[in-house]
Amino acid sequence: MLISFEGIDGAGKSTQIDLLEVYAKNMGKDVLKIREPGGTDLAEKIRTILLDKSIDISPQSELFLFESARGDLVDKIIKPALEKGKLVLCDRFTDSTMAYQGFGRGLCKNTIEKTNSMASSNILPTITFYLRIDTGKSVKRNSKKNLDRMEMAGNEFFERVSLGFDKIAEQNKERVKVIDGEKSISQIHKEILQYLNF
Ligand code: Z5A
Repeated sequence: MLISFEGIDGAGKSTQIDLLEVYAKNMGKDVLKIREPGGTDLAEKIRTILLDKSIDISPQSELFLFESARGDLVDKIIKPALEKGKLVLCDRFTDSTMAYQGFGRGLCKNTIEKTNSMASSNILPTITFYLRIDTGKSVKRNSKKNLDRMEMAGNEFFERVSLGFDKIAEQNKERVKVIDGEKSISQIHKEILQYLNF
């Protein structure tokens, strides 16, 4: 089973994935935790390029870099793990590409649907937790961070990305569960567990 976590920067995805990983392991699950972009030698190298603020990357190239990293991760890590019956917890997946490159950068949504399905081999998460926070809260949570290339894209970009996630959730109500990411860490964890049958 594949579970993805989505949301803008600082929404609390890593925090909740870590809590769920511990919980699921205690329940006897075989858990694999991964993040996108990353998780293979190639994808980690691509991640470094994508986040490097000294490199100017065109929107199309950015899309293909994210999809290349995903293709490698899906083939080498996600598919084999799902075949072995593991529980795969993924920090971001295809919805991030639609939100950031589609809504944020303004690339063609049909193109993104096609590249997403190619790179993911049409694998969709069984359930996606969209941790929703305001962009202002995201800026506050990131205020002490040394910003990377993506994080330097500016407020208007993040407003578009945020609206994009809202739209994706609206259009995929069965799969995408919207969680108020401004509640306490423990409240959010409890809410997530209520959706899962562990
Ligand atoms: N990207 C893309 O454009 N296209 C794609 O297809 C994909 C990705 C896959 C990856 O960055 C970048 O790539 C990302 C999207 C883009 N860029 N942006 N901008 P990343 O992996 O480095 O970063 P991230 O995914 O945005 O994660 P993050 O900044 O680490 O945020 P997070 O994992 O959602 O949050 P967190 O680390 O769990 O929490 C952040 C802080 O808030 C931390 O101090 C926590 O203790 C605190 N926190 C967490 N939850 C709470 C609650 N509930 N209350 C109070 N404080 C909290």
